[in-house]
Amino acid sequence: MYTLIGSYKSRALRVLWMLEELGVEYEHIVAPPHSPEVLKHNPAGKVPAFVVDGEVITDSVAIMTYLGDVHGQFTAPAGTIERAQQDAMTLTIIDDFDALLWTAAKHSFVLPEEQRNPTIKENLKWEFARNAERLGARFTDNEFLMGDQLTIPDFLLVHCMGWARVARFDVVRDSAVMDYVRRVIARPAYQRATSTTA
Ligand SMILES: N[C@@H](CCC(=O)N[C@@H](CS)C(=O)NCC(=O)O)C(=O)O
Repeated sequence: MYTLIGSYKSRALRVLWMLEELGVEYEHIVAPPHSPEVLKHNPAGKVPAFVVDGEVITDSVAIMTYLGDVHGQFTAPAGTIERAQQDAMTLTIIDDFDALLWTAAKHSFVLPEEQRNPTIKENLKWEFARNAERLGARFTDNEFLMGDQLTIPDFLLVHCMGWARVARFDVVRDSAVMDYVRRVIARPAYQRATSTTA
């Protein structure tokens, strides 16, 4: 039995959605960062945390990679060129989208007030929009980032696009990336993962 710790309003949604796609059994503990329940599993206080056979895995990408490898789904096999290319895309999404959103969040409400730079968000928004525009070329011939199969970087990118909407980052609605996002979020597993109010 798997246990996922973290609310769907956090990066835990990536894992929640993947668990729904896999159709496996899991327990979901909704707990905010740094709460006693989270600290019990991750001394850094961050979510998501994931418990498998009494062992804890932290970091959404590490958890998704573990699940993909164990279940042989949503990933190219480890040790193949396809996997290296998929991993490169995963890391690009972290650099080009997750890191910008996280920096914006840190300067909005995470860092102590005296460490925040309130003007940085505009620069991050500009860079995010430029990166999204560039990524659009990926979808000319492909349904998903790596071709015709949903893989780990798709979970990541679609989550980041939802996060961007909440953080009021603009991405042109009528764009290749947003067409892709609308297609993917229509999947029943994504709808199930986000239907919780937790
Ligand atoms: N790279 C990590 C980032 C984890 C992370 O920073 N999670 C946020 C919530 S989405 C958190 O717990 N923040 C509290 C903190 O940074 O102290 C992942 O993908 O899981």
